[in-house]
Amino acid sequence: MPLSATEQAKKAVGEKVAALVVSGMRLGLGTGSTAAWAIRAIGRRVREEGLQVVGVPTSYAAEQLARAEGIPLVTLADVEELDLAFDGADEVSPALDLIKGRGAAHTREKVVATQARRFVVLVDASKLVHRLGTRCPVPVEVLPMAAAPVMRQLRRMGAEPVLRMGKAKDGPVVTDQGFWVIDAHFPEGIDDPQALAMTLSTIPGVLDHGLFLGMATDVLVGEANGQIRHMQ
Ligand code: ABF
Repeated sequence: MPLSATEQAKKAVGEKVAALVVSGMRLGLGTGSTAAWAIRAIGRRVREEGLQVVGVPTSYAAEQLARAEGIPLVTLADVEELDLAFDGADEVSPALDLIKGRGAAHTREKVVATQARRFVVLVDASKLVHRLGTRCPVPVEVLPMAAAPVMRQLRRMGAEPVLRMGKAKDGPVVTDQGFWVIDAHFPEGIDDPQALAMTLSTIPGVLDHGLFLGMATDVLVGEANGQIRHMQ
């Protein structure tokens, strides 16, 4: 079946970042359908060209895919820093600030991204927004016993919090760490992402949130016309 235009854009940016990789690099391997294109393309280069890299996965799903693709894996205890990390995103602002976490992996994604000298974000053009929060809620990973007080606090902050449920609606989504995710909706968008990020980080029971501010060094945007726009 031919790929949709969106999937083609995701594939193009995934393959583009894979082409930036050279032997010896220590990589952060992102989560989601766009990052998966990059992992597959890097795996192909490992098998066909003898590319020598190691990767730190950002989720169990990324780990499974990287293993299947033959990419050697290490942990953050094994490497001092990462040369390049790549990952998808749900929103990208003109300042290259991000909302991430639709895949419920944002906590590990943030840890991995902060260890990288270069953090390349891979998106199709639908993810570009003028104001963060207009397209997606901010995911907030919480200790399950703290979910109710965190939701009350989020309401006091003007958000509309929704506990994320599994596809079968048989219970909350559980993260790789055994935590839950609250999606904090801001119907008018977010006025001050810095202030919101700081406040979210101080709420007891919050592990981490999906605002990634000032972290992306590069954003590769797959456009509908097949071009790739490089934002820095
Ligand atoms: C991860 O996957 C998440 O942080 C982000 O929420 C999501 C993007 O998924 P996709 O690339 O499938 O749109 O990067």
